[in-house]
Amino acid sequence: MKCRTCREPAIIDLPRHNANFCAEHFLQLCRRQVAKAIHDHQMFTEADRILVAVSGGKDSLAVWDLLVDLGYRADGLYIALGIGEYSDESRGYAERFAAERGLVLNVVSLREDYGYDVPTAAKATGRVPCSACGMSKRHLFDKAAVDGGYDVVVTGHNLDDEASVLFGNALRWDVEYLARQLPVLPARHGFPRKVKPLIRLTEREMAAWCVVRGIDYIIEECPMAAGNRHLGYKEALNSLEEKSPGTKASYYLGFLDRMAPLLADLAVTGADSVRPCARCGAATGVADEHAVDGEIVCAFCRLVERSAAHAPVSVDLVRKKSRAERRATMEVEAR
Ligand code: Q46
Ligand code: ZN
Repeated sequence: MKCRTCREPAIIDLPRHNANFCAEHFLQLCRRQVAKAIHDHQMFTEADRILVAVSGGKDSLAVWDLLVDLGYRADGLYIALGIGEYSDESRGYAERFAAERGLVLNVVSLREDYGYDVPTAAKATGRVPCSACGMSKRHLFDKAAVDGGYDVVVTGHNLDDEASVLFGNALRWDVEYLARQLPVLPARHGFPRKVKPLIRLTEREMAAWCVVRGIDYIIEECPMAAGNRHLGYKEALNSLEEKSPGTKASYYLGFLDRMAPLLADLAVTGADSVRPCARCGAATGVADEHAVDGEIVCAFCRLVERSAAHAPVSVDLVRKKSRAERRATMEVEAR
């Protein structure tokens, strides 16, 4: 097996490129794919201040590493979700990565800063854990970006993630989600832009990037992810990919090129009216707002109120109870 570029021994085969690569030229390919995604979708420039959503897993650490490597100014934000040992371990990986490279990692703890954790929020609100978790993360990333003066929030969603969400949305013909499944979510209502620079790279390529670059990351999945419908979609796409390499990329990137423009009118959400939450000041959409004693209170503040008042709940309890429910009601926007 020889590298397509230099004919030296290869370390990885990439059937979708019909080629093998040595370590150096594999890294070069990854850098080029990220640079192309940033450029094609006008994600950000070197003048922008970037906040990377860091989980301690391979994708978020790889995207942070790639951006710094490409010369961007990027800090990280880790949110301690209080999901038992998984959270403690993943935080360790994120902190070591940042410390070893002299990067700035901001940390927000749901339990210490807001008085709850994901398992307790799931129990207290009757939501599936991923729904309570996703909502907390979205709110806190927005808030951290606004408070810290960042222009853009980066997430580590890769080609497998985006293709599987697209597959799910297309199976249900959920056109509104389809219209908004773009790699750039424009800034609105004072919130920062959100972008996904890894859309041209797969999960396997990101794991390989981490190995070659010496990045240690948490390998275990979140214990709440079991039964997640997207894992099934990923498996289905992987078996198609195996038979016909390149299927995933042409499916998702072809959607962005040829289908998303046709849905553009549906994607316009900037016009919806918003009002500030009386508790935290965050912009609150009409669909999300809720009056408490005559005041507008956002969904996050309501979740905090109910969850912080609830006795702490263990991960195992929520896992057992929600496995069956989750199969039926897994949220589209889990991450
Ligand atoms: S962390 Fe949170 Fe994910 Fe765990 S509870 Fe679900 S959404 S699976 S990315
Ligand atoms: Zn609020």
